[in-house]
Amino acid sequence: MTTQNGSLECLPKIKFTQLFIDGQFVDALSGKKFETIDPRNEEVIAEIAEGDKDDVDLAVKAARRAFDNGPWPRFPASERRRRMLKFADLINQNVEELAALEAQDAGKIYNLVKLAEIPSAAEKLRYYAGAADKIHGSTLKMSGQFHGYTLLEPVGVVGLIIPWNFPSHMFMMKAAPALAAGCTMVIKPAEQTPLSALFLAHLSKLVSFLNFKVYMIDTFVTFVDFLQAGIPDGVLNVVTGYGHSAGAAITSHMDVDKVSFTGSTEVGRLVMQAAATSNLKPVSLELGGKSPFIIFDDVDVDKVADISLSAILYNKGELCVAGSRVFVQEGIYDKFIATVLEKLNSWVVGDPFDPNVRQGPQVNKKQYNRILSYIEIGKREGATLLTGGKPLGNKGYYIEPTIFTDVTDEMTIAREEIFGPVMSIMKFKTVEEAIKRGNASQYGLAAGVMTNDLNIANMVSRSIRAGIVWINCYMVFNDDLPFGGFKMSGFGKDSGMECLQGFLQVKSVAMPIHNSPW
Ligand code: TXE
Repeated sequence: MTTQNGSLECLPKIKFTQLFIDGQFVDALSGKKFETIDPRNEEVIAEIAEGDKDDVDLAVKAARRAFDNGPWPRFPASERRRRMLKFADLINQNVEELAALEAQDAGKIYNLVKLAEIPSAAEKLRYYAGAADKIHGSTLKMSGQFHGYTLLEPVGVVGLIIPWNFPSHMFMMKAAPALAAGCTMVIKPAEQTPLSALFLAHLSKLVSFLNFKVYMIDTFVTFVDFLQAGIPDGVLNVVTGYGHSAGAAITSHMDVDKVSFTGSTEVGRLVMQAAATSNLKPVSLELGGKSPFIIFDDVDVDKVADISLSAILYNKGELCVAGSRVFVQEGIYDKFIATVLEKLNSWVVGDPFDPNVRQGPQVNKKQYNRILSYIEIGKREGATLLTGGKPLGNKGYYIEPTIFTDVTDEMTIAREEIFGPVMSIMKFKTVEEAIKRGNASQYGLAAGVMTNDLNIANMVSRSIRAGIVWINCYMVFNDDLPFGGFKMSGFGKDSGMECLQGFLQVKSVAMPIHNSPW
């Protein structure tokens, strides 16, 4: 499918457009469909089944059956691991098709998705597959003549609500730990980017010869199990549709045991409300951010300018951890600005399939308009527009990389999440000032500290109220590095063992021991 220089010869045919419920692709009960749009040219890519409350109910019932009576939570954990590893291999084998779907559906850079994001989705399965058979509780020496122990049990049927900025990556960030824990699930991808989620659903079911060989030596496996050698029916369901209908139906469902949500802070509130007024299901929320990126005088300006540009422009700024508030110490302020401007001269915005392009189109018209309106607000409130600020081209949702200076902490563009290629640069004098202003946000998702002074690095990273702090780097993610915010950026972790814990619940067991000498 790709040429030697990495560009694409043809777009993949869209094969999956229906809901995936109980192992089958089916139409929505209402028969309704919605269009998914190519942000490069505003054309319709495909019509997708529009699931709503009734479809969610069917999917939850399938997941409940799979949880209560199916093999997945009852398998030896090593069997879950084996199937998850196979699922991961299938993702790697289909990396080009998945990457092309995301480049077309979300405007993401094809080569980056192919080389980094899709392989990283597969790695998440491998990471949690390795953890699946290491889930265990503890034994407790209780007071008196009792013996106690804890069991870690899967939470049950979980609802996973996914945003559009990292469709496959976020799908697996949530689905992989849930699968390892032995949960069954209903996944709702964002309405803007349903294509890769449906393709992943298809892969979850595939049977391979490799599994057949493994099964021959597993005496407990029946022929029926062999036929369902992938992820069994009902374990992983995908309901495409809108947030206010399909998403809300998941969060208020009485038979969903937990919701893991990534999206806006506004909808995060609704998710909590729905959980509280339905069955009090626990929720984990990964929400917006307005992350400080703090640069001290002693850095290599050239290197840090590169990091700061990636921190705001990666994925065209549609990035919850975007380093959108750039605080620069006064001694290097002018040099930093000149360096960043120079680097932007070679920054190419355009078709995400073109290997020279660094920034594709924004995901949809709503986000495009939202970003442009923030740029207008920035100008109106008195910030200096240093570069960019305009749409690019006549078709598609392209926006110039944009830099504002003379931004004050009170301005709207310094307080609200823009979720686009818009950097605000502010000047500071002292460490204390940087910490105070860095913390002056309702959000607390991430922060960056650029300095060669170890003491300052440690001081700032301990003082900033954010779920993740990067020192002399940015956006470094790893499967074992817990990720999730403080303050209004949410709570609960994605990634790491902490995320797996979120899909488990602790059961305590106590029993008497008669005549124990201890
Ligand atoms: O998000 P929504 P939107 C931020 C970012 C962006 C803004 C708006 O600032 O500009 O949010 O984006 C589902 N019940 N982030 O409007 O609506 C929805 O279908 C249950 C940051 O697209 O929060 C989708 O699957 N679910 C963020 C998911 O929620 C509902 C990533 C996210 O959509 C729902 C995305 C409801 N009532 C946006 N309403 C990040 N943290 O990375 C919507 N959804």
